[in-house]
Amino acid sequence: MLCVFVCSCAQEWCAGRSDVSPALWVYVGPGAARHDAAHLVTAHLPMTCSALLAHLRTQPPTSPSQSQYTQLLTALSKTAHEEITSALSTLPTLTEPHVARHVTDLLPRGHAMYLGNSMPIRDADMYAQVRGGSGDVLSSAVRTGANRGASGIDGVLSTAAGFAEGVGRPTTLVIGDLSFQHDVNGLSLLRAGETRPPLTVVLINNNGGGIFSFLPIAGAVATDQFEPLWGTPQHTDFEGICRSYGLPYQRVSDLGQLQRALESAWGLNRHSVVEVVTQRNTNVHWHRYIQGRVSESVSQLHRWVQVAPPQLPVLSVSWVPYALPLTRPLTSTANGTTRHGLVVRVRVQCGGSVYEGVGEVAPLPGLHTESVGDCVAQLCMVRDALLRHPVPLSVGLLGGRMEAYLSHVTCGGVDVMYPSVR
Ligand SMILES: Cc1ncc(C[n+]2csc(CCOP(=O)(O)OP(=O)(O)O)c2C)c(N)n1
Ligand SMILES: [Mg+2]
Repeated sequence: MLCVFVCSCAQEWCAGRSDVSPALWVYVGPGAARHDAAHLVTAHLPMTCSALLAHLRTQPPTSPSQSQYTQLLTALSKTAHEEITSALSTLPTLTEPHVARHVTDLLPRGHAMYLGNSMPIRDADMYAQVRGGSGDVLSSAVRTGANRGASGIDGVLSTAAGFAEGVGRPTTLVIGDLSFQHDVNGLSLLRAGETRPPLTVVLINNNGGGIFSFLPIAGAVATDQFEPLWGTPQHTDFEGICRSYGLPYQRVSDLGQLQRALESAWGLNRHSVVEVVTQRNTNVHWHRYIQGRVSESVSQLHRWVQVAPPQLPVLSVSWVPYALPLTRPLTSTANGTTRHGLVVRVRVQCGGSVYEGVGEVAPLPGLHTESVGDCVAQLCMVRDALLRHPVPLSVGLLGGRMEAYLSHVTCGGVDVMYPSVR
């Protein structure tokens, strides 16, 4: 629901009605003054109502799904998300982007989230798992809070405890180690508040202010100056602190441990802390690596979109079997004097033109476990999926995208493609 209100009495009327909970509150009124006593406004249109109505009347009734620009942005955004997923799966160690992705991915439905300042909120902005499909985004959205505090990293534990109480649901806070220490006595709210919705604190311990390594100063001064003045490592014993407040505590340093610890913390149904140990000295490197990959694939897709629409309808998928006599024996362990396979043709519509691609599916006995018959069965599923769902141009960027697309459109029917079909 979109709620547009034009005077403060309408706002009061809405705020007092528990049956009204719009996804957006838009305040329409001339001037930049803030009329938002109940802190509800999500957008302010600084114009008169008559100007707004005149503007709306001149707009063509375009739904977002019809706009080419929206399609392009959606395709680019999806590509960025896929590239992040692919890049994260290749990193050799647990990084802070992993934490952002996995906490948001695994967060149980109905739970809320609170983001600490410095890198946690930035990482969530860049790497969080996007929930819900088109049209479903708001309904499946996670209630999320954040707070500038007085300067940023202060008071975050206490605010998160209050937020959990306010939203009345289990809440997960992601917070940096310096921010955690800044408000360490906020833990007393957790010790005393077992009747409140549980707060799971994911404490990212990179032993200092990780954000400062992103600043130019990090490359401009020697480490022995940077560390005491910007990095400010505290070497704190967080386990000891949590135990002194009587809080369940877990410490993790790899991805498998993180997933298990989160699930166990959420299953406790009480306040607890999960300390995630990360490396401040390599954090910037991994951020730049992921961003480099994203930038490359988004630019590539953007170039392709200049000549083709973001989605290509497939017109036909067909194949013909062949059996060719071999002049020499196979070099694989299998015997045989004939090579069996399929020549596959795929025709796609691109603008006013039709393009045809030709490929081959030829499982090699002794190397592949699948038979030609298995491949035909899988090709039938692939063909049906391709004919029903236009193929996103981004599958051409490879990196497992074709499989992910097929898995999605066949609802997991083609989760793993045979190597010879792939
Ligand atoms: C009250 C307050 N003091 C100091 C700062 C300056 N400051 C901004 S980010 C930051 C480091 C935060 O470190 P941490 O919470 O560990 O997060 P990380 O940068 O490691 O993600 C500091 C000191 C601030 N924003 N607010
Ligand atoms: Mg830190």
